[in-house]
Amino acid sequence: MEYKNPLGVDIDLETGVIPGAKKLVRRLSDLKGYFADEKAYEELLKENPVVYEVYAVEQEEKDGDLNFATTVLYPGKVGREFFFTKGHYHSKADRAEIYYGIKGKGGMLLQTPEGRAEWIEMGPGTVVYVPPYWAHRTVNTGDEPFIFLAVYPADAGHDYGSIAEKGFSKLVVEEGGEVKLVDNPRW
Ligand code: M6P
Ligand code: ZN
Repeated sequence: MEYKNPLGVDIDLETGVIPGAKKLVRRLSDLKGYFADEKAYEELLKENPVVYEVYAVEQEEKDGDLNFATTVLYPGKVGREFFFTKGHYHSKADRAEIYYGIKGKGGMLLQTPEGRAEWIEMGPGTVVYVPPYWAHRTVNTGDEPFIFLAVYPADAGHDYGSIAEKGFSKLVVEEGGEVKLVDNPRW
């Protein structure tokens, strides 16, 4: 039997950085077609801001093993819609996931394949259980970076397909200084 080595790392709780992790950067240009207000998207694309960064420690895609990653989701809006992560189902759809809020303010939008949506507010210390089969997207509703940890099965995989095509059934928008969920006209 070959045993893997245990690993302990300290997440920088101010910046979300995991030392030694693989870093992924998603700019607004990587989110083409994701936001409802296309005019506002084209306007902000001139600046092409970083929307989020992921620091991931991933294992081989084998069942039983676990990956973990922090995400630093920057504050901002495209039109009325708050900045978000792409969002995905798992390729192995029955794989669950755990999120843990570290810093900032936001929430998670989840939905079943039939489009039943749920919104869970998140702040430092919030644990969110993502059940099997639910798509999940995080949203920054605050004015500082929203940072959280995710722990997910190593063989879960990311299925972006239908979300990239028509999004979630709800949009998370600002309305009169409040966070509101409204129907997605493209759904
Ligand atoms: C979390 C985890 C990752 C995911 C990342 C960004 O850290 O769920 O698996 O990649 O968020 O989300 P997305 O892949 O939807 O852009
Ligand atoms: Zn996931």
